[in-house]
Amino acid sequence: MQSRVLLVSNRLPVTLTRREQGLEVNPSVGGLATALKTVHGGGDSLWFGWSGLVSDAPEPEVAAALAPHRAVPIHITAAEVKAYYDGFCNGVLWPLSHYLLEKVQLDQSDDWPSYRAVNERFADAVAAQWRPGDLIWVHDYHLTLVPAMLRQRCPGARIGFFLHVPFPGPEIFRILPRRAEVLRGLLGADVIGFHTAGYAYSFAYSCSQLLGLELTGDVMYDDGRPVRVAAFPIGIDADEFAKRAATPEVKARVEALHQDSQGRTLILSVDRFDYTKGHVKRILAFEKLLQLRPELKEQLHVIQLVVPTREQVDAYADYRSVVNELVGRINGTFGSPTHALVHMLHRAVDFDELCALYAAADVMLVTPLRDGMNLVAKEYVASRIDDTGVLVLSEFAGAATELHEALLVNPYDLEGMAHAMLQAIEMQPFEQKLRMSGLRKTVHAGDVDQWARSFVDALEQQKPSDTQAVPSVALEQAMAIVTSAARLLLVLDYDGTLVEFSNSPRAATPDRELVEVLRRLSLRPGTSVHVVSGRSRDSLESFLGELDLGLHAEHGLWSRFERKGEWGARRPLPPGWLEPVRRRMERVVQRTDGSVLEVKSGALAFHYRATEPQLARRRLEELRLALRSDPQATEFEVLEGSRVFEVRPRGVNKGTVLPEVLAMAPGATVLAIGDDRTDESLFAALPPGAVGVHVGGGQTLARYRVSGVAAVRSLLKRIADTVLAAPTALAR
Ligand code: ADQ
Repeated sequence: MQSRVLLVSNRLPVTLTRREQGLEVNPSVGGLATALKTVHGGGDSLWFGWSGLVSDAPEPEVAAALAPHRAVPIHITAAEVKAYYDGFCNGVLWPLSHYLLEKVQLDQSDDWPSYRAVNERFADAVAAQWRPGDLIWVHDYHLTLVPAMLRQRCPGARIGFFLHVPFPGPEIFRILPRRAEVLRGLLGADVIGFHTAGYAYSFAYSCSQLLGLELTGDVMYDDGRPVRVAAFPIGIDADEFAKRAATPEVKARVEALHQDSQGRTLILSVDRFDYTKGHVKRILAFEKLLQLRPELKEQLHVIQLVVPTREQVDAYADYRSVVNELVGRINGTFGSPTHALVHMLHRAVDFDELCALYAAADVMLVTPLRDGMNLVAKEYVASRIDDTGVLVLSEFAGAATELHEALLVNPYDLEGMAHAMLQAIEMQPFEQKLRMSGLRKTVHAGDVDQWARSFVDALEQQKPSDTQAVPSVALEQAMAIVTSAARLLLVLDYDGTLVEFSNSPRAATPDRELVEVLRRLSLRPGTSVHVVSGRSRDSLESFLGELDLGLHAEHGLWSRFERKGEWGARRPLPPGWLEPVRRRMERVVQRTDGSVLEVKSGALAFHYRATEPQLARRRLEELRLALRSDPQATEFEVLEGSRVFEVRPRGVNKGTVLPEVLAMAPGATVLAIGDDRTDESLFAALPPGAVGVHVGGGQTLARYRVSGVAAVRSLLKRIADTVLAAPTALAR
């Protein structure tokens, strides 16, 4: 890591408490604080976050207390603790990310404005300290809007975002009324990291469903700017756990714990006292085990170490009392005056005590209902230096995608869990060793250093705002030539260039602003405007028919050179292959949610913008294979555009229109603009000196680039505006 890193998270690695004698500084507990300790510990970094103190304004003494920790405080008011932190973060985003819909509280109207205001405050503070060359690394669900806010404040910054909680399935995420804002906020980053490929996929799918963005490989283009979306599974400082577990101090504590347990099997769980961590189901499953095998009550000793968390949030108070009652019930039923079966320890313990508990536990229960990763599972494994012990792990923890040798359980299946507990208790040493040695290898190979390094490397590799750097100077020069040309020929694509994509091709109608600019251009002296699109004649005619434009439908199969002019075809129609291929494609559409078939006079287009991406991929494979072996395959060709798979006559493409329109405007300067693969044939056919402009990211033959539809429109407006000056200049 060469560059300075600005870490940004809701909580700082230390928490301040006001005491009579002054401010007390303590390390913060929790997965994120633990994970980033090594990043912050070594290099040149600053950490922005909340100290845990409530204040109406920044306080110099707080900043002074935090300065030695290279921590920059963001003040949070009492109202914000309620609305931003307890409300939107922990009453909405937290339960939603963990699929606990009944806990999602969407009825507080102050929560969202407060969330946005606090995100703004974070972005302001970071922007004030940012220097070119710094990397900004924003963390977690509290700050989803910060990347886009920072992108506005420091456009050239390299910004990473890592989500520590699961990104829920798209059907769950859609419940969030502010879903689009949250996605847009995240997309301000250059790299967005998740614990698992599954979460990255859910995010990409939500972006595709709600914003129409497409993931290619692991890159998504947002307004032309590449955003990398990938899995970076977090690890722990495995060596440190292993090292501590081997020290005489920890060994002595382990011995003491064994003595306390009096030869009983020690079953441990360690988590924040959070309803996602699955205490209730775990205890119920344990009760089931005892009902199944009552004799075990004498042989087992359970310790549940819980650290208090989010004590002001109502859902947590209810949860705590349910858990405590259940533990009471089990101890009342199965315990004895000399042996309380289940011990609840409500406190944070120091590192040695934690290692000792891990090293002493024969069975570790990590059974969250959902968990982004779960570091406790990895910490337990790293502490088992003699390769003994059994990890029982929820399949809904991100860690389950890596820790294959654990006993995986479904935490909602109480009987299944009870049986897994029994299997763990009875597991023979040779099997324990086999499993634990595999787990340890995995945990050491993917430790926290490796995690941080791989994320920061990915961020460093992402060139600052790739596509935005290109247009500025070069395109300005080209535009000067375009706007001053005596004759100008504009050749424009429609979807993705003049209008944004929409899920149905019928919905992308031109708005008033577009119609107006095209009208002005069509009236501009010496200017001809042609729209070359993959759309049918009917749709172009209905969208733009009233304007004095050249219209070219079905990628140039049909042309209409002037308003009210006749449409003429470049090929005999319909081609013989159309009908059988149409029937085949229709059958595919019937089996593919979110897809539509556009039937044109000489072409067929399978649109799958709203289809679940993996399903779309399977269907495309199927179509490609079937069409390759079609008896008339030599007469048509397949062209794959942006979420469209089009079959059309071989040899007809947007480039075939150019010679004719050029002949009608001899000597004209040509400006061609398009966004997808079908426009490349247009760029390939451009004469020397023509200006080709590609919209968005990705490879292109065009010499210039703009970021999106808005940028295209602003170019067109500039051209339309320049005509106003021309007559005056001539009059003079
Ligand atoms: P958490 O929900 O906090 O983290 P987890 O990953 O298990 O969950 O981390 C908890 C951390 O707190 C562990 O390092 C553990 O040792 C420590 N801890 C817990 N109880 C303790 C106690 N009583 N005393 C001392 N230490 C204790 C969030 C996500 C997780 C994700 C992490 C990191 O919810 O899914 O793994 O961030 O990304």
